Amino acid sequence: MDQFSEQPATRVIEQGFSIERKWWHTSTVYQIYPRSFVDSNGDGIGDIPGIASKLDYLKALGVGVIWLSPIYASPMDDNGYDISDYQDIAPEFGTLADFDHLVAEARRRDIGVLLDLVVNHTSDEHPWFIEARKSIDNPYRDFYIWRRPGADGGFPNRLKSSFGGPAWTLDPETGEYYLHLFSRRQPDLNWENPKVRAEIYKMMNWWLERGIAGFRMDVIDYIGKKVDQEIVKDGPHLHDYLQEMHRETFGSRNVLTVGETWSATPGSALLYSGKDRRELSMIFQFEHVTQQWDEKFGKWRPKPFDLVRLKSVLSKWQYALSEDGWNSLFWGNHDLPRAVSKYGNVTGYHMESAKMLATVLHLMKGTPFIYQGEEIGMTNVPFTKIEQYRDIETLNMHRLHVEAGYSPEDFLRGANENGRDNARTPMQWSAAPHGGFTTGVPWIEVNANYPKINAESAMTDENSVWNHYRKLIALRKKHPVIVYGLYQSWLDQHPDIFVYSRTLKGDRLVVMANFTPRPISLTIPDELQVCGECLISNYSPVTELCEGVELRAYEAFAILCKAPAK
Ligand code: TEU
Ligand code: CA
Repeated sequence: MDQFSEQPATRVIEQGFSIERKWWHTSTVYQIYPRSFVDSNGDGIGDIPGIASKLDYLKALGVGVIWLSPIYASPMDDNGYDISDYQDIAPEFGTLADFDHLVAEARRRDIGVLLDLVVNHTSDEHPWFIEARKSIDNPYRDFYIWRRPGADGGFPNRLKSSFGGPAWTLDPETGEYYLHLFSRRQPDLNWENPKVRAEIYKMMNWWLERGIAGFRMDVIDYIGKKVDQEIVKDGPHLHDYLQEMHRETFGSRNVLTVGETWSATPGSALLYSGKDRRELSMIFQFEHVTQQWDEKFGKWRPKPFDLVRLKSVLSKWQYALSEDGWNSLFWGNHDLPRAVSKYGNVTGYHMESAKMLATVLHLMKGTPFIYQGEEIGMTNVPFTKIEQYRDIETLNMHRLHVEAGYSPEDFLRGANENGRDNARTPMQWSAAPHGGFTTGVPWIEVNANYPKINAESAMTDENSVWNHYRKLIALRKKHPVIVYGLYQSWLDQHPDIFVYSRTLKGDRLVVMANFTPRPISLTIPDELQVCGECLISNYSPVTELCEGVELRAYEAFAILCKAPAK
């Protein structure tokens, strides 16, 4: 046995727990960043009719849900995460009629539409804020969070914005500061005000009545904030509000709700998604993302990749929610770098590593989320100048880094690796100009590798990343062991190989993946010496695991050993 194969105390490898089956247990969700998906009218900005034109593409991939990043009226300070009218569509994206048409056409293809619920804050152009800032006694004043200047005449306290600088901006009209945990044009709503909550629930029901399949909830762990104690995340009333929201809106409907909760821990995850909690279906936790961030500089100075650390986080979450609650599974989204650039190898083993990452993620327990372009192996974009960037977070942080005397080159290296615009360059549909995204001038440059990496060529190539995702999505619908099987990790300390098994009623699935460009030989633990059907592989099929195996560069496969027929 080599030094990596000693095992921790054997965990239970079967389980007797019961779980109420939900439709989204076997679904895969596809996230669309509308601004960058398809531009149907040549103005260089993606739009809703463009999304509708790709429903057959999404159906062919096999996804059951599409999550749209915000499409509401917005001045687009944060590309729509700053909403000025929750019940109208931004004109650059289309109209409510376009949206209703999209929902109907999606449903005809058994695809549900999730909307992005951004209710921690609004835009400063929302009528509520326009009213609130008029006077201290305006009826809408305490829809937001205002404070007098601090004792020194400065900021009320030390709270900071995620986009750099203080979380307070002075409103000269009334001499008070208002809170904004993101840009100064995204004032935080005051969730302690029952009128705010009632308005939000009314709006949510209005959208549910239009037939949506649920909500993704933006920074929902912030809504319980206690500003005067400088508590932002996970505040004391957070779960009271979520249980009230459940009662007042989606609780009686068979819809999917997923909370974005950067502060979540395995313990709090059960508070959000436990079966008796009546809160959310699941959450996005980000520990597998932040485990690689620098303590001081965050994502702008990423640490070197460490598979043991990544495996331990992913396994911890699998174990934490193995008997209650439900995991979301994702590598990327509109805020994160491209998965194959972050965790794979785009120089020598682009396709192999993209398929390996998909295999590892999609055969775990939880609902997989695919970020647009991930299914064709889209990569980070090698911008060389800050002027090529569009994201307010990157632009603000670049300015602050340079003002603080840090090197602009160092910052650009961080932005190249972890900047949010890596995920926001337009979807690459074909080798046509601008990747077939637009006939106009795109709002952000298309990645120059679109002639090589695009959906059109991927769909016609049986061995493409796209077809690998299509197979994985289909496998989840076919095999209950993938959906409900008990997760067990193996060889936890191995620095190069990720191995886990899933077991359900005697069926055993073994998943193995090499995260390196080197061939790796390893001894197979007795419990994993199986033979069976190779469900998927990024090389030639592997149907049995005897004492030893050699995994080729980024090789990944899954073997299903069925229980003996009764
Ligand atoms: O993101 C929340 C959030 O905290 C991220 O901005 C994160 O801090 C950052 O990307 C890490 O580098 C949500 C949305 O996903 C994001 O697009 C919005 O900008 C933000 O909230 C404000 O609505
Ligand atoms: Ca357009």
